[in-house]
Amino acid sequence: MHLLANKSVYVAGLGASGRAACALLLRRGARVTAADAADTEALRQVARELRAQGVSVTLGAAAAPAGAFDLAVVSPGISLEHPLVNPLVVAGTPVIGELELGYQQSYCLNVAITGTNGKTTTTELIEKVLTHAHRTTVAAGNIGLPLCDVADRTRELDFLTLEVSSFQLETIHYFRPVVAVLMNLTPDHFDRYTGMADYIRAKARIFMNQQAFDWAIVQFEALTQMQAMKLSIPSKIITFSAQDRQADIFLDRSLLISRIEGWVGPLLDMNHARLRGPHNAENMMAALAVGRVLRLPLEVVAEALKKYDPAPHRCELVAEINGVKYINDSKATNVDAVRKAIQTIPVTTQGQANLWLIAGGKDKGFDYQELAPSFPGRVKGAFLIGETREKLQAAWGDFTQCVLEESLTNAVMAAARQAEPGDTVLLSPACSSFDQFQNYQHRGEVFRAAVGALKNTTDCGCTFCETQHSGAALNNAKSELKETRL
Ligand code: UMA
Repeated sequence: MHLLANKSVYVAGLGASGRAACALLLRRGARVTAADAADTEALRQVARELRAQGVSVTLGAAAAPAGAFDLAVVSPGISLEHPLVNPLVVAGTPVIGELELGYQQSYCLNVAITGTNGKTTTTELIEKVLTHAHRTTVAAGNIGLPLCDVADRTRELDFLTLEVSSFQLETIHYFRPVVAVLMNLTPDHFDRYTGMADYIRAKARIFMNQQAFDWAIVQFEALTQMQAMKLSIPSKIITFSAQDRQADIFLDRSLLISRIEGWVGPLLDMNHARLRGPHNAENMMAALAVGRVLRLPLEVVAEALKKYDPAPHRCELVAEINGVKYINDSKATNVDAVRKAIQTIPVTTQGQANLWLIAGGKDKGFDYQELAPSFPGRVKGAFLIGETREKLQAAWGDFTQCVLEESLTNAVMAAARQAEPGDTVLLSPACSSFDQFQNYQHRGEVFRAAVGALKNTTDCGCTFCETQHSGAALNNAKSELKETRL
């Protein structure tokens, strides 16, 4: 436990992480200086509250504050190259992330989960498994609850269950999970990393402080990617895969099967669980493996997994209106997540395309063309929004009809006009949300509201009128609807 009393500490960024770091530092008696590049009304309110507690705050900051600091704590969204932080790195000031600060001030062991996709679901699964087995835990970290906010409660916990991002792992120092889970490695955050190798190196840091007696639960393909880069894991390894039967835990039709010595055989039948698709099979395999290494009874672990309901914003069925399903997959902020979402939606019995995709947002630097081979026979058309809409049109236009829309709400309405019974309208953006929304949850809620409005106005069969219609008016409205089709 590092002593912080009377230390001069600088906090970069005043989002959820920065605010939690400031609060923890104040509780420990540190002298706190904070800065944020933005200057919004919400941040001004945060600044007023912090100043009242003795924190020196600069908003709209272009550079790190002058002066010497004993420690700097950086928010995950701010890179070490950023002028708010870089001068301190150059000056040799110890710079850690909010996750590392929270870890250093915590008292219990932790299970940490990273990977490109599936880490939030797996974090929630592991939290459920531990709770079901009467272990006390809290899910924190990238999932939305900063570790600094829960550090003071960790004396009462058996484990922390931590979702950790590559951004957070960049600035760890001593952070050591007793069980580290790596879900998968596919392109993401190329607005921050120079390429896949750079990104994988950041993710692999989850293992860097592990000891020989700790555990690494790793997707078989991700381990192969790490090995190709000569990145080693110091702890005991269990692999899992929905694609490769060489893994310690693998998928055979609907069965999750273990080949681990002393634990050989089927662990769970996917047909008995509410989660669907090979990616969710891997999420459950990781949770089963965590249960195994923590010596939890298999029946208890399997029971918890079977009861788990998919969380909001991840392939979440929002409504079915006039035979059209509306699915909110706002959490899909990269190409691989969209590919997986498309795969989970069944094609029609005649094998025809039945999907209207809504995508676009803030660019993370992907090659969006990689997704195009998933479209034929599946995607009927795409409604594109946000900063990336023209880029997506250029990448996908040869594979499916693309329509540019001004807003997510307009895209939902346009998709509804096109969709026929048996179709699905899928929001799966392949981009982050920050060009138009506060975060992916906000984007998902806007989608939900747009679908809700659609539902209210289509209960009578008419999209345009809010009142009930006679049969004749209804037919008129329906033909009007048809005319507006592409
Ligand atoms: N800021 C700057 N300069 C910058 C970037 C940001 O001053 O260059 C300021 C912003 O003006 C803002 C603050 O920093 O006021 C935001 O800090 P932040 O971006 O680190 O966000 P937080 O609100 O602290 O939320 C972070 C995580 N966000 C990111 O990593 C981008 C949240 O993950 C996490 O839930 C939260 O800490 C609690 O741990 C979100 C996320 O998008 C869900 N994560 C990425 C992902 O999952 O792909 C990594």
